[in-house]
Amino acid sequence: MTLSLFQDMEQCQSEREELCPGAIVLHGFAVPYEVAILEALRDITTRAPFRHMVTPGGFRMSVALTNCGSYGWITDRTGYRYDAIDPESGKSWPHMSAVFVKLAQDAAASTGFNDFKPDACLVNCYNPGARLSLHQDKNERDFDAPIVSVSLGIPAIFLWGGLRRKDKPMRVQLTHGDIMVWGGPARLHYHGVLPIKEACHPLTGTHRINLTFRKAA
Ligand code: MD3
Ligand code: FE
Repeated sequence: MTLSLFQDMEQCQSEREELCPGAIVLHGFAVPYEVAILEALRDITTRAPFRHMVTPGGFRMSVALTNCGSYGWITDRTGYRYDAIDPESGKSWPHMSAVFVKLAQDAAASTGFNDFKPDACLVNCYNPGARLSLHQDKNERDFDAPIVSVSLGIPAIFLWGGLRRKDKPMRVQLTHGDIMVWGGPARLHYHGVLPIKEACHPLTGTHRINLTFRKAA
């Protein structure tokens, strides 16, 4: 009995899908953390509310975002970058809670990236219709560190492309509690999110939330 329960737990923890070398989906990995994450998020968004930023091209992003940690990812007419200061408040970003660090480190370690020390957590909020066009994440100083992303709430179709923008992306359904780890040869692949379909999740309502843990500096 004990053994079979143990095996069930292991099964649940390690239900993984490798999209290509360095890109691993851990289905449901964050479910045990869901309440703790949402509590931490309430504190973050009280100090640094979600906002729609403008791209260097002058477009308002359909995704709303905020950050926690030593650095936050921002965009405005002058470019994309990490900054220690929230431009909206003029203050530092909310601190990264211990539970966030532990979740990101556990997920990274379980895919072979030991000693991941995130110093930035970008939090994206999607309403139905919001999307993220194909892009690479290149603003981090060190491409040897992985990026860990956590999906919460209503589902999304994630686009997983190649090293060139024109490489045809594959579609991956991401649901509540899924974690993806991107590192090594997958780190600079193009990726994006299709427009979110209307849906409702008991914990997040009509939103999708995505956390991405990064080593920015
Ligand atoms: C693959 N966010 O914030 S997370 C982003 O669902 C971003 O909000 C999406 O892309 C979201 O930059 C996708 C998955 C993800 C994040 C970073 C990556 C995949 C990645 C960096 C390199 C390769
Ligand atoms: Fe990205």
